[in-house]
Amino acid sequence: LGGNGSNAVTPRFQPGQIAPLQRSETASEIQVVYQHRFTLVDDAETSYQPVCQEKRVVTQKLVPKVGVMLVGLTGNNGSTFVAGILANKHKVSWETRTGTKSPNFFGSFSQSATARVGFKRDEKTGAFSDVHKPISEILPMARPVDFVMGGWDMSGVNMYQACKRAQVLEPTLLDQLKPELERIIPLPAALNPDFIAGNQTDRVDNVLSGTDRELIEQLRSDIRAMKTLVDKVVVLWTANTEKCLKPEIETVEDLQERIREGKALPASVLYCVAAIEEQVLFINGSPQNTFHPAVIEYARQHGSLLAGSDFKSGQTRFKTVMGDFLIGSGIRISACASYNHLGNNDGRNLQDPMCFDSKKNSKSGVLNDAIRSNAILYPEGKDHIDHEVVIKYVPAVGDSKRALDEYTSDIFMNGRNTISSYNVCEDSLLAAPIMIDLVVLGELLSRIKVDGNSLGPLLSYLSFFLKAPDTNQPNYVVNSFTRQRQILTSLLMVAAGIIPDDGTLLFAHF
Ligand code: NAI
Ligand code: DG6
Repeated sequence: LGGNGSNAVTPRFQPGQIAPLQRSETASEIQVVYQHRFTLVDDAETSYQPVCQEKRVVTQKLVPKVGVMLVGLTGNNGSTFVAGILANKHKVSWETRTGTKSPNFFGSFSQSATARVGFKRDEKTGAFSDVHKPISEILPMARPVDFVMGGWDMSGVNMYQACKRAQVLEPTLLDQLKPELERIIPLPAALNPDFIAGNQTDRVDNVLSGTDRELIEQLRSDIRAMKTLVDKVVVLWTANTEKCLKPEIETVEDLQERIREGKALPASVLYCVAAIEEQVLFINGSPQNTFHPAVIEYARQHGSLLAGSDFKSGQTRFKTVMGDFLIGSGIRISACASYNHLGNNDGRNLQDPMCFDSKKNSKSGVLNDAIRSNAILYPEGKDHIDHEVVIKYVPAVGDSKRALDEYTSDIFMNGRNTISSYNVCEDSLLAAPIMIDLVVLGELLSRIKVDGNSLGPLLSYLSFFLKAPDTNQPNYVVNSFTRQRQILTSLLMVAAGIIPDDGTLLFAHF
């Protein structure tokens, strides 16, 4: 920086004019007027028109007490989420054969990641350095340790038994949390067994009965009970992957008629409708098509928010990084063969071919935007890559998922480049921090308005955490790791009144 071949520092930096951003803050909100700049390209893709739109971004500052209602409370993700948060809340340490361990929130973007918010310049030397801030400090956000946690499960075991069944967390930790965990009992579930695998029946002992409308009303009453304890409720689906309902429900009238006539909708739709009618955020952590066009429209009509679908925790996230790396470097991925096996109840449920199909679709689309971004590597008609996704159930490995991927790429002068990866990890220890992020950031996004409008009905900005992001522009979905992270981080910065820089470093180099 500032170098000219000698050791002397060239004082080239000229403090510029103040950038055009207005920020004001009251006791209740942060208001930012931001000049949003981007480029419009004409149809022929030959002319580039700079555009500047003034956007007014207002964030409510008051952090509510958040009630998290998990659908699938006593599953592996649900139990790991609850026990992990309680361990952090009570700062419980535990013994293992490799020493004493203490709790953390590693793997959570909102709790353990930072964003580069600007530069610092040393007045004496003229040297620049980056300034990074914890994501959690950019705007006022809920703390996971303050969550009030509850929810539903079709299996009625208490949370201590659920944690033991999951075999994810150490008994020396769970025993210390036992009295509190034992007090957490799941509410009876709304279930439509036709949409999950037949092999799940031995788990079912805690379900509601009634028509679809009666089930929705009961779920609404459960949500209202949580509302009496907290300021804001979030419902998060972390229950079994369902089969997709096809054809999709197109209109609100059709949706309402099906509910009236008791046409046995998938349970995820019932929970989602209950959340919409109670105007609480519903997040879909599984791949099934809960967000039918009718459901999205219903949410819009109620001013409710949705986010989904399918937590992006390990193998798929890695794939989006590999897309950035390879295609972003001008290397043509020609095949991606992804295989994984796992032995938890999720793996068992995914043995059903139609449940597996939901997951396969969700896992298979993540390279599409990277492929579309490069017509040199993927000209029209040659944009197919062999992309295979295989999932096998191997009970012996429990929650410790094995993921093997092979990326075959075409390189310089028709050479071949093959990269293989092998990942072993507790699936739920990857998913729980992402569930935390979806709740913390989903709640925050529900307090942000742009030009007076909410960011809904779909919280597209949560795409970073989701394998198959549902967005307000269904034709414009970003999967790239780098871009998704940047979009989210930039929004948070803008809402806080910090201009994300354009990345050229011109001020420093010239
Ligand atoms: P799990 O099978 O251990 O837990 C699911 C729970 O949902 C079970 O306790 C089951 O009894 C309950 N359940 C099923 N239907 C229900 C209903 N209608 N109402 C209430 N409870 C119901 O599965 P796990 O590992 O916790 O995963 C949960 C979901 O998250 C799955 O759909 C999985 O595909 C998805 N997921 C998991 C990821 C991970 O890394 N662990 C990542 C991406 C998605
Ligand atoms: C087998 O793939 C089970 C799945 O539920 C995954 O573990 C989960 O979807 C996580 O997927 P990924 O691709 O983000 O690791």
